[in-house]
Amino acid sequence: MGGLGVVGGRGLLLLTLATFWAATLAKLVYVEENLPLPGEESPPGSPWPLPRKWTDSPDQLAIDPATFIISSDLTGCDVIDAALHRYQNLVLIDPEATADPGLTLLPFLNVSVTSGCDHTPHLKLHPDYESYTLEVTLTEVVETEGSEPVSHGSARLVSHTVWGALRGLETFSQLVHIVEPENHYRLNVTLVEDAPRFPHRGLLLDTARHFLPKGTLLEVLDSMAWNKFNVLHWHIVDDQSFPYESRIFPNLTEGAYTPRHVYTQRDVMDIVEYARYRGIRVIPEFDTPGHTQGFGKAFPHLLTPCYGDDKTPGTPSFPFHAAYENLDPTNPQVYDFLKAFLVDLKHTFVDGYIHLGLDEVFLPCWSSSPVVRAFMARHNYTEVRQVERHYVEKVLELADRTPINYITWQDPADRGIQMANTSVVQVWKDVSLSPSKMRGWRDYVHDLTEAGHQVILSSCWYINFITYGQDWKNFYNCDPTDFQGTDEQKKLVLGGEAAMWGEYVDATNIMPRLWPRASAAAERLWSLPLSEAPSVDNAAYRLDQHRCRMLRRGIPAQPILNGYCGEWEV
Ligand code: CP6
Repeated sequence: MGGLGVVGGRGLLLLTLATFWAATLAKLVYVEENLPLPGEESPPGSPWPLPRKWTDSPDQLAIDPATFIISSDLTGCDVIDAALHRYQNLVLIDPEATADPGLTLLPFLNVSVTSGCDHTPHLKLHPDYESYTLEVTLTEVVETEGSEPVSHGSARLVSHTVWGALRGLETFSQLVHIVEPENHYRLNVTLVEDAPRFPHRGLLLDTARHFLPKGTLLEVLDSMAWNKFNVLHWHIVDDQSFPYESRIFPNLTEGAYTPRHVYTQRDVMDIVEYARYRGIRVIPEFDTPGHTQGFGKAFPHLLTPCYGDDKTPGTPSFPFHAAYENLDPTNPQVYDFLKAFLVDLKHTFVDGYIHLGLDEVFLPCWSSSPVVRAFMARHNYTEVRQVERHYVEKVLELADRTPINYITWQDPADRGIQMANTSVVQVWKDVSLSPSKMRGWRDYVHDLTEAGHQVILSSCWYINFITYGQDWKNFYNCDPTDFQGTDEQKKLVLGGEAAMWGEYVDATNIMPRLWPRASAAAERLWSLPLSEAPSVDNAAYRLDQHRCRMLRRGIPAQPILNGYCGEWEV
């Protein structure tokens, strides 16, 4: 307390110093705490996320970069052809590394896909949609009687679908590691039997608060595949900007920051295609009726002006709110627009789902409008909540008629609005966001699954929030089925999404902020439930290796604690 007493009375400085002290104390604690030494927890070449079943033997094989080849009996399948090529390069990542002459060689990896080629990934609840088995073996064969036995290495990857093959190729590439200082490729004799715990393992990126260049998005897709994420939730537009160039409404890009900060149809198609090759679905979010100021730059007449105390439109007396921020629920042109725009999104983004937003509607703006109040009188509505319900029900009906499946934020479902059986509700709220109600994400997930909704969870995975220390452990220790509920309710949890909201993030800092912190959520979504998982110390060692692997692959992933990666590090 001595240090703090010195500045007593000056609140801000006190706070600053308190933070400084907390950080210093934290540092003193951490100094003694390094990561476990190699071999203490998990050997080099450990996979992330952890496979359902992973057995490795101390026996090792060598890889000769001059002759090693990944092949498949499935030919002429674009997803597989491209993956073989990518993983050939990821396995043989160091042009200088060589085969260890003292070990038996693994000559090739063979990939078999039992159900043949597939074009686009979709939401499928069956775990075999992405399952695989991977066998790396060492056998001793006596080739002619009386002679010395000869050792053979062999590796086989078998999956039901091409998407399972992609996940297995990633695991194989992680088993291969480089031993220093000899600089030899090695891998252990291993058996992996693996399948995802959840079918929806997403990452939300926000390109409205800051524009992210196409190249950055492609890099994120690569790094997502290395973490077995399978959904990019593209929060593409919002109040701050509208960078999406629509085919049918090209003037919407008037809401972009500048004409340079735009995703053309061509850009979007390239991104969707790049994701498809990695087994990643791209789900765009067109958030309405709130968060639409960016949209309003091109269509101002489709927004409701908020009214101030002096009854003039566009002069609101609400702090922190804009003069125009919600779509006008009373204007039929709004629904005509939405009908056409949903078709545009469906065709451009290909996936079976789109995200309709529907969160955080600022109702006082609607209440302030005489136009909305006249609308309420015509419909015998007594509360502005009924106007929100009116809007939401019309939008859901338009989606059903498009037809397109939809995800929405939890807000309308919390209010009991009915949704299609295929719909998915995304839980984003937590105690910290509703302190007066003291409702945590577990309460929301409980109530929504009790009402029969399929849900995905984001509340505990805000990767955009940063604090001093090992906050990845908080992400790691959050489990989406860790709520009081029946087995039926738990089956309705389809997974979750790590969210990178973009207020403080652009291409300069997104990668180290994402990785490896989002990897913690990736393992929770792919691997065994928290209650059956290995210790967080085991995870720490594998996560550190995984971070180094991402660095080696060119992604500036930040460290999780003291240590170093390898001789090849910057
Ligand atoms: N933008 C939009 C946001 C958020 C939401 N919608 C948001 C608000 C608070 C937190 C996280 C996200 N930035 N369009 C709500 C889903 Cl903590």
